[in-house]
Amino acid sequence: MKRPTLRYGVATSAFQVEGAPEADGRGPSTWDEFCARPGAIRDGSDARTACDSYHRFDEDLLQLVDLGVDAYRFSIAWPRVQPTGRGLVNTRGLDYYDGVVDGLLLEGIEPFPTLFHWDLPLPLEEAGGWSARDTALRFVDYAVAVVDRLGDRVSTWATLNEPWCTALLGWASGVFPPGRREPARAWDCAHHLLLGHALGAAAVRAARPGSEVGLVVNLTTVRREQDGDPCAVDVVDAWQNRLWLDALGKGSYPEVLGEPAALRDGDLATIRGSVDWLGINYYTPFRIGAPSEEPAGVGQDVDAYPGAPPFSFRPRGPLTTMGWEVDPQGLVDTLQETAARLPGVPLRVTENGGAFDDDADRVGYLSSHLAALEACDVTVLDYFAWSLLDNFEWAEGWTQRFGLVAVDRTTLQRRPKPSFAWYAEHIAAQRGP
Ligand code: IFM
Repeated sequence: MKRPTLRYGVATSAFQVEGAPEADGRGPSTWDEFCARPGAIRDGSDARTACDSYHRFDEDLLQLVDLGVDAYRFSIAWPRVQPTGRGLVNTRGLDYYDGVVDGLLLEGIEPFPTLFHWDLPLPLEEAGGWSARDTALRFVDYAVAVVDRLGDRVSTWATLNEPWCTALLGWASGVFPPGRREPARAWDCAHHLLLGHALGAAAVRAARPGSEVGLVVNLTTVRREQDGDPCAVDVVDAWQNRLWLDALGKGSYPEVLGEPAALRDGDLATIRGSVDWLGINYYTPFRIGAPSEEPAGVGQDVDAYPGAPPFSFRPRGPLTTMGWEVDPQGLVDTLQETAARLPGVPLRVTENGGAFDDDADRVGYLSSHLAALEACDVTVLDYFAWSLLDNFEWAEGWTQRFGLVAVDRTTLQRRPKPSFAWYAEHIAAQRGP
């Protein structure tokens, strides 16, 4: 069978680029509250202005056109659509996304929205966030509200972005909101996120038959260093990869993790088979060694892997400014392992990119990863570079630059970097004359 042609895109998320936290009736999100906590964000910054994409989407669109992408992956901010996370829909919030979708379509760019990229409405967080089953049900209402408005023009939907981060960074290591260190509840969150995804996906398909609904997960290949405990490798791999893939593919959770207390009869049957496609966000492989004092990369926190025997992350250079090892073969390994674990499910690379101060390194990162992807034996439908813009990197604040386009922090002026020109040329060259 002929392999489908790889399509190229670029990605952002609402909280990281939009700003305008009070505009048109938006309610507060858990990230607004978290940013205000002393010490929560590395540089003490916030995303109140961010890239001001809420008021400057036209400028972003010009960049997308110049880049020549097939698709733009962005996320919809739940607190704009339902300011308290439940009840009445705020049509003014949806108007913004209506404009984004229409603008993209006019330029022949496919809108590729994600419904939840971490910005939970604050009242839902205060009611227990994803540790409460009710949040999964509220997500369904929200998803239907969005699809009712945009589903006549959007056919491919991602439900959640990187639920591992929401559950484990939020509730086990506590470096993301709500900043808790309660591993048992992290497990419940992971389960409710999967349940919310599955129920939401079913509701989207019911509201708009023919929709293609997927989940975006941050997976990676897990390697053992000579002194690494194989059990630690197994537990890290289970939280990072198998939890999501086993639940989706087999309707079970990895034995080594046990079961979440929140699990109810029928939940896993609901989750099994709930994706039409899977999005993989890949940045770096993991190397697991014996415990050490050496610094690991951002987010590589042993506390985010409850139940693992003592271990450390041992990234090898070259590193990005996130401290993440650069390894294009890791992308290929991750794709191959995922394809074997979830056979028959179409795959997309929904994020890939590197944070660097020197843009030449970004060109090196993107070109080596794309070369590996284009040569590999796994069929992938789309590749989205992270990110279109330098943006707010969560707990790292404004210290990390992933963008193909720099954004002046004072004037908010957009300035494409050489990596932007490189990616535009690459896309054009792949399309041929
Ligand atoms: O910026 C994030 C994005 O929001 C989710 N995936 C990883 C990126 C880089 O850390």
